[in-house]
Amino acid sequence: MKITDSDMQQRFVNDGFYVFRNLLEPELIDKLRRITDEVLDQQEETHFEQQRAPGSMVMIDWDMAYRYDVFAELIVHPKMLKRLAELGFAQPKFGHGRVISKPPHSPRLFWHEDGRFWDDPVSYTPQPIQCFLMYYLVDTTPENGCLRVIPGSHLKRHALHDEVPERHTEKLSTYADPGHIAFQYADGEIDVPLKAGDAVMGYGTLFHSAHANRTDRRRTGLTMWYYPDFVNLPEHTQATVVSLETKTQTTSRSPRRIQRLMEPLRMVYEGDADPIPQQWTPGVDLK
Ligand SMILES: O=C(O)CCC(=O)C(=O)O
Repeated sequence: MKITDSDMQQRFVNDGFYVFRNLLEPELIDKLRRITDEVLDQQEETHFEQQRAPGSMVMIDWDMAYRYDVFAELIVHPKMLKRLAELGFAQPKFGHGRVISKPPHSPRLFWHEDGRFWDDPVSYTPQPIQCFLMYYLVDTTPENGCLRVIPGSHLKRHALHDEVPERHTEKLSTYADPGHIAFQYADGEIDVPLKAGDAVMGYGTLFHSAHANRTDRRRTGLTMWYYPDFVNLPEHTQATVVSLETKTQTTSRSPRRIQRLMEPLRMVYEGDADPIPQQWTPGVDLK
């Protein structure tokens, strides 16, 4: 990360997230709506039963981006890349994404953080390893399932770190226990309502959740996982990330145009550092 004094960077580092307004053109949003509806229609009913709390969790890997070029367009969107560069990330890399679609009248999501590098000392510093970029295809509000976050929880211990040890367990994903602490109001939480076409970028280690969708309309979101500062990460971290994303970066097809777009965002590590085993639980160094 190129350290600048920009207000934008300070806010991102302190809060753990930053909102980019008005990134996507209406035509691209329409196309994303059409294709995500098509992809959601292809899922078995059991997928939605298993994912009642998030809504859906359909993987967007590199193969999917090669099949549906609208995802490739999103992954390399020039306005987004420009905003990332302003934030100090001039050479971001892309891992994978998910279509997270809350059906009408569906429950809230559980509180979680997606940090999986807690045995890596970098996770305890402001240098981000993995970041989400979330886009929504409708305007979001507390009524239809907007995002909720706990600012600062990426670098500061919160009671939930000890109270919600499980993450994406079957019990949480199926909403089997609505009384679980992970579904309750959390100290310090705020809403992040967004317009369709905005994006929110956040540290993977930030605690986040989403409101229930209490409307008659589907609320589809796309969570796209980037490694914004990959090129400046220590070798062990690069080795770890590449070992975890190898499968999602594998492509069986290669339309030239999309390949040209996507290749600069591919992560490659050719050194001999050993990967650090995944660790989903923060250690005592998170104070
Ligand atoms: O559905 C949302 O708004 C949040 C999605 C989410 O928590 C995630 O992708 O990790």
